[in-house]
Amino acid sequence: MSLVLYDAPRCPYAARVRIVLAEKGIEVDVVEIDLSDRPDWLYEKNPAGRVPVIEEDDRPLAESVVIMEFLEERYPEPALLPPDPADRAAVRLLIFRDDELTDPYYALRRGEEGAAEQFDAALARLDVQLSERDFLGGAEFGLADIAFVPWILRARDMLGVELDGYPSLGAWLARLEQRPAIAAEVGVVAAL
Ligand SMILES: N[C@@H](CCC(=O)N[C@@H](CS)C(=O)NCC(=O)O)C(=O)O
Repeated sequence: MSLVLYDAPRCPYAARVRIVLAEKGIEVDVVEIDLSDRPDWLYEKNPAGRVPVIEEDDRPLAESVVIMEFLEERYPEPALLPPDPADRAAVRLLIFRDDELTDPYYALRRGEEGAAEQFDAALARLDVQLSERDFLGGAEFGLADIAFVPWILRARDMLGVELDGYPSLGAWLARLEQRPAIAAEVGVVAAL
């Protein structure tokens, strides 16, 4: 079985897939896409022309959340979703509402008025959640953490967002950074 990832280092959605692949130790061929000069053939793999796309035996699959779920089912170990259906649903709901973080992030990146306050509010919401549990999905690391951490890393390391005011979020990030898959992504961001 062959697996190809169409990837772009700067893309936080692609980062989700990179992290899942690394956590599960899945071997993949990586094709780096220049997002400022995308090849026409990318639209054949994803009509939206976006990365990430993963291709298993010539079957391309787009959308980071769909890809994460596909990888979880295809490579169940180590599990990145909790065993209980209600807990799995809670993780999926969190990820379904990821725009509560990503919208303020992109507004901040565009330098929109009021964006800093909105992004702070999003960080504060995560901080409250993480004061009640070690990981976003509960007691164990998993897809919820992977879905959110690419934006938190980019906010801290590229936009200079200070995380000191969010102790539970900061402690969560420190826990995550001890994982080789997340440390590798910190390296990707540093090289951008
Ligand atoms: N909903 C998509 C979003 C992917 C996405 O926006 N990728 C960006 C790079 S971070 C992209 O390819 N942008 C090119 C474009 O929008 O034309 C996912 O979750 O995979």
